[in-house]
Amino acid sequence: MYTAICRFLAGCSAAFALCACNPAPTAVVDRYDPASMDLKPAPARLSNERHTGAFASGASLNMSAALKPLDPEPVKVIRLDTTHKIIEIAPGVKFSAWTFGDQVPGPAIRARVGDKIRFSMTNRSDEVAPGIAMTAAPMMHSMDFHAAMVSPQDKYRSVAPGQTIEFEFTLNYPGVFMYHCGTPMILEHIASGMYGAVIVEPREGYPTKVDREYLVVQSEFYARPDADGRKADGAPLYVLDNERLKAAQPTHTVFNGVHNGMVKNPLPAKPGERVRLFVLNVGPSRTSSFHVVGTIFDRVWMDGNPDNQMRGMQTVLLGSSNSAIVEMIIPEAGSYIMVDHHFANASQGAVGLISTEDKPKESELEHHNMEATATPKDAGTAAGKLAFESKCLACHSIGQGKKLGPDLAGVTGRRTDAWLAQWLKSPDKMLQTDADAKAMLKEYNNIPMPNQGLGDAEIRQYMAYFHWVDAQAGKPQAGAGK
Ligand code: HEC
Ligand SMILES: [Cu+2]
Repeated sequence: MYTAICRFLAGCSAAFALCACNPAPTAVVDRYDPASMDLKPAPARLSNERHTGAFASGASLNMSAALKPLDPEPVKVIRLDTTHKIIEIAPGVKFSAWTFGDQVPGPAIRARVGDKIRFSMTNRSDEVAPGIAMTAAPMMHSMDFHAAMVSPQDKYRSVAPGQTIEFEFTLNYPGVFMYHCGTPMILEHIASGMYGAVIVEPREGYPTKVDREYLVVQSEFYARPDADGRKADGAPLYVLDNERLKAAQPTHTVFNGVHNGMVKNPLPAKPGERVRLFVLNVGPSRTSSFHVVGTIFDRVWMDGNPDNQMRGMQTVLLGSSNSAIVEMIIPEAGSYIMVDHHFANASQGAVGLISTEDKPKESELEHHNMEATATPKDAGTAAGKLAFESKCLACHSIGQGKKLGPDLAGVTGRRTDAWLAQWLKSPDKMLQTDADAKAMLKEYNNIPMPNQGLGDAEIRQYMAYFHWVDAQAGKPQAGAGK
C-alpha cells in the first residue's frame, strides 16, 4: 500500500519516511555529517594545582566488568588521576603498575553520542601510600582518548607530577574506544597498566534489548622478578620486563587485569538470556581471537558501532586497540568459556566464564584449598611458579580439578621425582615405555601431553614448585628423594 502512495507522490522525501521507495539522494541524512559534529573543543588548561581527593570520580564511571546503565546527564564530569601502585596480576604476582584512577584497567566511562566529556587528571605518580616503599620513580603521564577528535599536541600533552590537565570534547561516533597514556615510551606506559575503555552508545541507543551487559578488556603483562629482590607485602616484587616487552612475548595475557580472574568469579547469566559483551583488546602488541565456547555471536558490531554489523560469528579478530560489541544467547544451564582462541594467549590467563551457576563447583574448588596469594620465597621455585602459570595452566590446574590434563596438586605424592623429571623431559617417550604413563593417557581420553621442550634447569624449577605446592597443602611427600 505504501509503495502505491509513493508512486503517487512520485518524489520521496524525508518527510515521507514510511515510503518503501528510494528517497532522492539529497534527502539522505548522514549521521556522521561533520557539520553536525563538535570539532572545535576549547583549548586544554594546564595548572600546578594538585587534586587530593579520590583518584577517580564521575557518575558515568564503571569500576569492574558489570556495567551500570547509561547516566542520562549530557555532560560527563570525569576525573582520572594517575598513580603508581602494586597490583596483583596473578596469584602471588605483585606487579609494579602505573594506573589511571588507581586501578588496572582504569575505570570505564559510559556515555552517548552528543555527550560532552569534561575531563581532568592530576599526575599523582609521586604520591606514596602510607607504609609502602616507592617502587617506580614519579614521571610524566598523559591521556589519549580514542573516543575524541582533538589536537593531540594540545589535549594529549604530558604533565609532570603535581600538575593537572583539564580538557573537554564531544563524542561524535558510537563505539567502544580505548584510552591510554601517550607519553613516550608509550609501549611501556600501556604495558604498565595505563589504559581503559570509553563506551559510547548511539544517540538513539542500541537496536536490541539485552538482559546483561559486561565489559571485557584484554591486555598483556610482561613481568619479571625485580633484579634487586625487592618485596611487596613479603612477596617478590615483579617489574616490567623490557626485553620481553620489545619482543612482544608477554608473561601474562589477561581479561580485566587478572590472570583467570573471571574463572574464579564468573559473570552471571541465566539460561535463555541475551548477553551483551563490550570487548576491547588493549594489546599492546598481540591480537585477540575472542570466542565464547558453547554459543554463537548473534550480532557483532565491530569497534562497538551498530553500523558495522555482522551476524552469526564464532570468533572476532581484534587488533591492538580494536573492539567489538558481541551479543549472544545463553542457550542452557552451563559455564560458557570466554577465551582468546589464539590458545597461546588463553594459556597465559585470557580465560573467563559466563556461568548460570551462582558459584563454580565449590566441591572442586575446596579440594585443595591453597592460599591463593601464597608465593614461594626461593627464587627457583618462584620462577617455576611463574613459568607454570604462563605455560601449563591452559591444560592443568592446581587444586581446582581436571582440565585437559590432571590436577597437579599432590603430584609429588603420586609420582617419584625421577618419574616426573623424565615425564617433563619427554612425555612422548614415556608414553611409549612407561606403564603408568600409558594408564594416565587412557584416563585422559588419549590426549597426550605435547612435549614442552623443557631444559633441565626449567624442569628443576617446575619440580621445586610442585614440591612447594604440596608442602603448602600439607600433602604427603612420598615422591620426594626417591
Ligand atoms: C595442551 C595441554 C597440556 C599442556 C600445555 C601441558 N600439559 Fe601436562 N598433561 C597434559 C595431559 C593431557 C596429561 C595427561 C595425559 C597424558 O599425556 O598421558 C598431562 C600430564 C602431566 C603430568 C603428569 C600428571 C600426573 O598426575 O602424573 C605432569 C606432571 C604435567 N602434565 C606437567 C605439565 C607441565 C609442567 C606443563 C607446562 C610446562 C604441562 N604439563 C603442560 C596436557 C598438557
Ligand atoms: Cu604514562
